[in-house]
Amino acid sequence: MKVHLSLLPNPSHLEAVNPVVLGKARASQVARGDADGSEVLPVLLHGDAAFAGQGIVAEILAFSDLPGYGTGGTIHFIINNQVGFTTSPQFARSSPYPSDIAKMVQAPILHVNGDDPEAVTFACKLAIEFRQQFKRDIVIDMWCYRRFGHNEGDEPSFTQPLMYAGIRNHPPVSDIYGARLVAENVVDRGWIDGQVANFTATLENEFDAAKSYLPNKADWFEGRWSGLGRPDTPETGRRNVETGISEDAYREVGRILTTVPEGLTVHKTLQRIVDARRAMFDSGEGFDWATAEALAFGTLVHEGIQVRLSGQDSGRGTFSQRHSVSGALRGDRQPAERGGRARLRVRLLVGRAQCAGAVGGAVRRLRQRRAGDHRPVHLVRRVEVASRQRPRHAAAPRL
Ligand SMILES: Cc1ncc(C[n+]2csc(CCOP(=O)(O)OP(=O)(O)O)c2C)c(N)n1
Repeated sequence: MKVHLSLLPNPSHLEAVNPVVLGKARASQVARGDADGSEVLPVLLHGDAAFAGQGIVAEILAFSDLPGYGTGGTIHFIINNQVGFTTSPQFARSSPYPSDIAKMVQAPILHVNGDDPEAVTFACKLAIEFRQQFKRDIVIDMWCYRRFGHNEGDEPSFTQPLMYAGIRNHPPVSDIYGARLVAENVVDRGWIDGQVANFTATLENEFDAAKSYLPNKADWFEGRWSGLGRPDTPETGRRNVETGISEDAYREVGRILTTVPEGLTVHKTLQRIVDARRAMFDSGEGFDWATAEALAFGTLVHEGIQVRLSGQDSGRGTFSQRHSVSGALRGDRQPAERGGRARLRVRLLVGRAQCAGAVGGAVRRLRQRRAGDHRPVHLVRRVEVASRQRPRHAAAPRL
């Protein structure tokens, strides 16, 4: 099987890349139509001190199972060298394990000994299987050590003298594992020495090649991103693009925005807003900014561009202006049909699994959430909506 691996660089700011990785994974899933995340897997590598110490880790864990943000689970791999630069764990966190923060989402946590490569491999395989099966985050906490200082200027025996006396006397993992394989008659010493020599030669060659390496051009904005470039007017960052819409699009989007789905009882006050909007579309005058915003979103959807509303007030807007439901609106232009009239289908994507017909349930649940609240869903017509309600998983088994 061919696996495409994409590596994102982290800036010096520890853990800052995490949401970027999740956003990229999510974008790839949307672009590929990978509805349940089984084709695209985000993997995050962490340091032990950073995982426990950086608040952004709690934020991405909180995102992990939210409709609109989830990726079907992330594999978190903590390289737990038991020191954060020069800071020992008892000065870096108030919990026994660096991985404890992941308990907030009840993620399984596998603590594994870095001196045992087969155990680490087993933990990784288990993590993948768990993630693919349950579509949830899982953490591997690999206990190991750092043989030298954090950087060239760091002498760890100044700050962790006992630990580093122990590390000095501890054989490298390759020696431990090699000796085990020889004792188990899996390979002989000659084979191990050959592997070490080959790999050392590869590293030396690459090191030499790196000295003369000159990058030709940035390799971002390639593939799926090709066509993206700098703005025409770099000073202002503006792009000169056609923003107008056809009258047909205007009428069609206006019709959908002001049509209440059959069988839906709209809140009295909201009905007034809908009526006022209809008047705006009919006269072409007096647009308020909320309706203009809805028109802008609607026309983008009309052009087949996905619009994603995010944030805790995206359901109704800060000033009660929006009245659409969090998630993503996706437009699918239907070919002219039914008497030759082109039809615009607006899909409400709640979560990511797409199963037509379930939206009735989703809308009902929305309304049940607040008893007596006839929460408006007037942007969608029942017959034209497909839910992408994600399947709920059984609670994660505790491993
Ligand atoms: C947000 C942020 N805070 C502080 C630092 C400074 N800093 C650099 S490395 C480091 C310790 C990281 O320890 P750990 O997460 O255990 O990773 P390790 O270097 O041991 O692999 C710190 C605090 C930083 N780079 N970014």
